[in-house]
Amino acid sequence: MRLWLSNLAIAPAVIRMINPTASSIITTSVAARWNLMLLLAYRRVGQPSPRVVRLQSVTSTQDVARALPIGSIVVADHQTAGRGRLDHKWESPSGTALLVSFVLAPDPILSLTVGVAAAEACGSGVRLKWPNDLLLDGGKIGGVLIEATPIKAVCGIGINLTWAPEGGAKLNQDRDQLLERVRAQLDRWTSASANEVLARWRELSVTLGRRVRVEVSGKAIEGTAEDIGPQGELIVDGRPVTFGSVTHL
Ligand code: BT5
Repeated sequence: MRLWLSNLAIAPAVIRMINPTASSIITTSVAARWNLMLLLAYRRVGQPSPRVVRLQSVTSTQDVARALPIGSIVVADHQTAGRGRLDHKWESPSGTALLVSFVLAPDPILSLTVGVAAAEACGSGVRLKWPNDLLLDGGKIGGVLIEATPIKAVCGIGINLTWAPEGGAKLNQDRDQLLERVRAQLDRWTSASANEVLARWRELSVTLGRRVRVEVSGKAIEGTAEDIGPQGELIVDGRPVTFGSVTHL
């Protein structure tokens, strides 16, 4: 489609309606050309692509990501102080894992959303253990760590690729290809409704239906993991558990 803008007084408004990227636009008016350039620049700024920061060595990708705006991604080859929840350590020799943090908008069930996206990206066979473990054949291949403020959530994902600790598992996939799949799956699942996320989490779960022990602040609860609630809490014998470490009995 061709559009001559020379005599149009309100060129930007017209351009916005017709989607200039899909059209060939010719104008002889300097003002209209200038408006067009500004408009195209505005469109780029208005829809920024995610900023990816790639680092060789870092304390934790979380430390770098928390200073960055929503949409940022931080990937590192090595972490000197990789962490899990509750001051747990995340171990990973240099270059053996996907170590990444995404800065996302906060959401009450984000931990489950990121778990679903990561499991889908890893592929068939990968399952979820409440609240945030990725398992393959019963061994832990990865974990999700959410560190949130009221305005943003830093979502860390660690996935073992060519090394795993004793009792853990590894995925043996290419790191950058896996990162691209995680990005795509995060786009998909952060756009899905909470009900869709919870339904997919239930399908991928190895926790539901099992007898479990949950340790919360030094106290242990045992019972059957019956379901997850609307906020992502685990329902154990009718009681909601919002955080803690789960052992499958
Ligand atoms: C987690 O915590 O599983 C969340 C791990 C998140 C790691 C990523 S890497 C990128 C980003 N930057 C960070 O610093 N962290 C995130 P949690 O549920 O607390 O589990 C931690 C426990 O998993 C440890 O106490 C160990 O028992 C075990 N563990 C440590 N390293 C592991 C590994 N590479 N593979 C499997 N298990 C591991």
